[in-house]
Amino acid sequence: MAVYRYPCPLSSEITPRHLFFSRRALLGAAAGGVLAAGLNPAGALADGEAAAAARGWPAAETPTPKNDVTHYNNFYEFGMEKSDPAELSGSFHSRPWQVQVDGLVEHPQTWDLDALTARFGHEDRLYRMRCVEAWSMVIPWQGFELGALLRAAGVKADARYVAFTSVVRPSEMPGQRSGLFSLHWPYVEGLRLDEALHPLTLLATGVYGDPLPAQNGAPIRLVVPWKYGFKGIKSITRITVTDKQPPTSWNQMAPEEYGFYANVNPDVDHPRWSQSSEQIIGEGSLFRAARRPTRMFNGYAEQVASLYKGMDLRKEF
Ligand SMILES: Nc1nc2c(c(=O)[nH]1)N[C@H]1C(S)=C(S)[C@@H](COP(=O)(O)O)O[C@H]1N2
Ligand SMILES: [Mo]
Repeated sequence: MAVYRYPCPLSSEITPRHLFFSRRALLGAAAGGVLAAGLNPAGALADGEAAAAARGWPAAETPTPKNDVTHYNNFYEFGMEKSDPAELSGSFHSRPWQVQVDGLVEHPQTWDLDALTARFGHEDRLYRMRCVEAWSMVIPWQGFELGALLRAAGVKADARYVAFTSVVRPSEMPGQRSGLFSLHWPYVEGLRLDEALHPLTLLATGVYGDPLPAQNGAPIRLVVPWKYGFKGIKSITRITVTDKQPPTSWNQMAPEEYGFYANVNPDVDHPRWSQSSEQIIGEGSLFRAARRPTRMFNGYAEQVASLYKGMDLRKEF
């Protein structure tokens, strides 16, 4: 069932590929022995960034090469391989584009993408990005704070959450036509209102100084840098403010593996693999992957830990 595009996978792909198939294995498609291979010597890596530096491990803030950012993607609407989103998105049209903002807001409105950027502008944000599959990048985004849009919409007093919806366009998105694997479409995500209003939470419209390419979620996607990458829903068509915790795609598929919060946490392992360290995409060699310890809240604890005070992060993972 598994289609290996490369007879010998690039080393930068080995770990994610194992994890990738193990993620798919939920559906009974593949898996088996790959997990037994073991992902990392976890115990040796739990000693933080300082120890990493002492070992000569790479810094946490070096931008990932653009080619990796735009050719190593998760965007299942285009397919399951990391290379599919770049290769199979040629017929996707991200212009014109509209985003509906509705729900518990004073001013529901359907925005043209150009009106959004005219109103809210875009600034540069260099963010670490950590996929739940235990690989990481550092990505130079352009965008604006989701909070700015929500404030313009006028959030009502009874609002508690924000729900997001991705585009459904099977004629342009081969992964939405394939019956092999499936998340249910549309891809949906959600944040608690205070998370959505946090100044780190970005609606990205560009990467590396260019408008987002299709594979990165054109023309507008969410970036929540202290959470696992799957919270960063791509190609958003609708943002709904609500009083109920919204359903989220990966949580619906496997609730015991992917929580609603999905905060990056080295101490809460995925049921089938360790989260204590991460592979750095774009570094290392063919023979030796580059790894570093996972950081609590992906290194943004100082900014966001207070949002979760009093919560049991093992239960609300
Ligand atoms: N609509 C949609 N959004 C999505 C996904 C997806 O499959 N569909 N994959 C998520 C996952 S698992 C990750 S890690 C990030 C990857 O973003 P990038 O390819 O721009 O690095 O997008 C997230 N957003
Ligand atoms: Mo991910």
